[in-house]
Amino acid sequence: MDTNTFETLIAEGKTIEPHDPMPEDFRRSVLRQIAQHAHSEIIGMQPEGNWISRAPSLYRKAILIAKVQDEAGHGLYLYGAAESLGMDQGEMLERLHSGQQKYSTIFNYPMLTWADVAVMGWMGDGAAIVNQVPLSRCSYGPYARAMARICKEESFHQRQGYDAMRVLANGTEEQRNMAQDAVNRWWQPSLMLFGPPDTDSPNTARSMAWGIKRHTNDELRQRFIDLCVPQAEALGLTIPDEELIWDAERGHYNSGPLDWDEFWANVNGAGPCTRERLARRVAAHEDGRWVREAAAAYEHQIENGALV
Ligand code: FAQ
Repeated sequence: MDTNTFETLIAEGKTIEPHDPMPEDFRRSVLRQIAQHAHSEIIGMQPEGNWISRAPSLYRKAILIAKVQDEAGHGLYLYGAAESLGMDQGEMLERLHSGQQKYSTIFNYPMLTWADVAVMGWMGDGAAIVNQVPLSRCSYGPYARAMARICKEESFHQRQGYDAMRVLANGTEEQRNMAQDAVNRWWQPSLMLFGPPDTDSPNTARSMAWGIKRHTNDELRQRFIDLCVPQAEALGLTIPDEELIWDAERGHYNSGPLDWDEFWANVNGAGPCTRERLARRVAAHEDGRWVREAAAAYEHQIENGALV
């Protein structure tokens, strides 16, 4: 028996590597997910990057610079993993710029105050960790390995966000109000990071069967709610959901409905800041054109022995 067929490797819980045979639909599905994830990392640099010059202290500024720089690195690992499936980064970026490939809806909301930066770390990165830790057991090897390092860095991002929230929540009344206002605006976008409800998720069943995803969107969303509510209580902040209540029988929090019309509009290109984020991305890409051309010319000269 051929022990290296795709089905055997999946059944034995082994990883699929770039040289292994794989069904075209598997290749396309993993590439779709990794490309979206990579794009999220680099678009995610924008809302926080806007706050680097306005961070409230040198200490917070140094942390924020490191965080945004980490996100660029995450994007690069992920583009590398996606390239191993046969599409180069240039083409993925073209597809991002033309709206053919997506990025996470959470980055299409405005960051109005410093508390939004703190909440993005605490809840945004907190949700990202819950989503991504299981992906370190994804059946596609290069993606799983990229996740191992990314999750360690996301963990630092989540803690710095919680720490910044702790300071605001224990600060002046104005700071506490700013923290609560940010929680009010970011709770739903954070829950939507897990994707649509399972009943409206066309990709989940097949991705689970192939081991690309290890849990459904709703399972991970529930896990995040269960983790986040006690953290909000410890901060003395209120989660903006009147239906939120502990269900002892289920051993989970019950929560209210989310505005899925808003989510789908955002997914389909009509988020509050979609146009601004994409325009900034395209402008950055054009500004970097001379660097890519210079690097290509240098490589060409090396290949032709013109430079030794
Ligand atoms: N935003 O059938 P499903 C970060 C699309 S973390 C936009 O459920 P799937 C770190 C989906 O692509 C954020 N689109 O899809 C950070 C599909 O469309 P398609 C990124 C969404 O793949 C933190 C359609 O809806 N994390 O950046 C979203 O099984 C803080 C149907 O959905 C990842 O990408 C959404 N929220 O499950 C950086 C993690 N949800 O492609 C800076 C990896 C769904 O069929 C600061 N990705 N869609 O046309 C995943 O785990 C999965 O792809 C899901 C979606 C769970 C996002």
